[in-house]
Amino acid sequence: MTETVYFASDTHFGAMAVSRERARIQRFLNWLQGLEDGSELILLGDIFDFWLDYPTFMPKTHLEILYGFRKLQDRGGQISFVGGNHDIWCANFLREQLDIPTLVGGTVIERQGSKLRLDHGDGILSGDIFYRGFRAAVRNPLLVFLAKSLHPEVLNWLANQISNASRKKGRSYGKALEGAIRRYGEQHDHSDVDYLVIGHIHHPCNESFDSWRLICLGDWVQHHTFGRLRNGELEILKAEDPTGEA
Ligand SMILES: [Mn+2]
Repeated sequence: MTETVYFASDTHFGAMAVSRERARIQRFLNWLQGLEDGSELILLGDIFDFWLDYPTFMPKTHLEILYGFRKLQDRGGQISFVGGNHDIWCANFLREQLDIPTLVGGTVIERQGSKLRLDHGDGILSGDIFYRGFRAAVRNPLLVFLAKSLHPEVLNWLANQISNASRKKGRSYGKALEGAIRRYGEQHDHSDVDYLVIGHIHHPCNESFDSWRLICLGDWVQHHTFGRLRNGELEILKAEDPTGEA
């Protein structure tokens, strides 16, 4: 039997105080719990709003989510991780402590007869120049070393300020974003695969180009959307709200 493959990204856990994130966390945990035994889950980045991995310390606020991942693994689930611009640094932790392997952005996988290229998606759309610089910076070993020399609480506070500022600065929405997605698909050829799957832009979409589809997973801040691959068909679905609202 071919197992279903699920995709999720941009949950940005830790962006707000835990008390304000309770509903989001619960919705995600319920969703994880509802996945069939033996499902494959691919995390496409920005699962955590900020997480710099130290040799011995870890952010305690993420424990519940990690436990949710472990429970899925205990039911035969396979999880892998593509780092996002907010959480690339926790890849080691996930690999070492939870056996969640890291996939490099751009990796092509084959499942159920379909080929899928996986990428967090930062720096992909035009006009995303800020992220291109940021993308290089977060992968710079010297900057990571300097960041680690700060006290973790100071660094977390600083990261939160930067993260909030970039959120307020905003990104393109609605028509502008849809235009950018179309332009990207028309100017880039991914016909060697069936799907290019990305997160990052926080906007769910499923767009057809010549012989491939661009799937944007959306997010778990506003949309609570995820990708599901069954019989080689990838679709975007919305996770149920446990409170029965929106
Ligand atoms: Mn991102």
